[in-house]
Amino acid sequence: MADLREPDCLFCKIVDGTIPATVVRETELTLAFRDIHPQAPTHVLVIPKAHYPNAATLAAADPRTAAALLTDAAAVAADEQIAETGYRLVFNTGKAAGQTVFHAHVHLLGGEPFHEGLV
Ligand code: D5M
Repeated sequence: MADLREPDCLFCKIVDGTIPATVVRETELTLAFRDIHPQAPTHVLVIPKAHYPNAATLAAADPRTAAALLTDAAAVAADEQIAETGYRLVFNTGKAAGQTVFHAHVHLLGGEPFHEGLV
């Protein structure tokens, strides 16, 4: 794993423990913790421990870790007992798409029905 840290990055500070978070899963490559502003009954962020600004730069530089975000999100969904009822994975990529924290992450959202969506 690349040992990449950005000193001013909020999620790097969660990885190194400087800023607290409610961690629900940790692996060698990834960390999963509850979103501070939940948009659904289950709202967990899964992030690479190494710093990449968004999902595209992560996938280009480290496809193994990019894939791990998906497998770890599925594992969290199973732990949260939303795997059967269904869940949504969202990668906001770029400011215009609503990305506000520029450390790659996937939102895992579930626990209630989604009747509408952009896609
Ligand atoms: O999503 C960034 C998400 O990060 C947003 O849903 C809030 C969440 N957030 C911000 N600060 C924290 C802390 N300290 N703990 C947990 N979650 C946090 P984006 O896709 O960039 O809009």
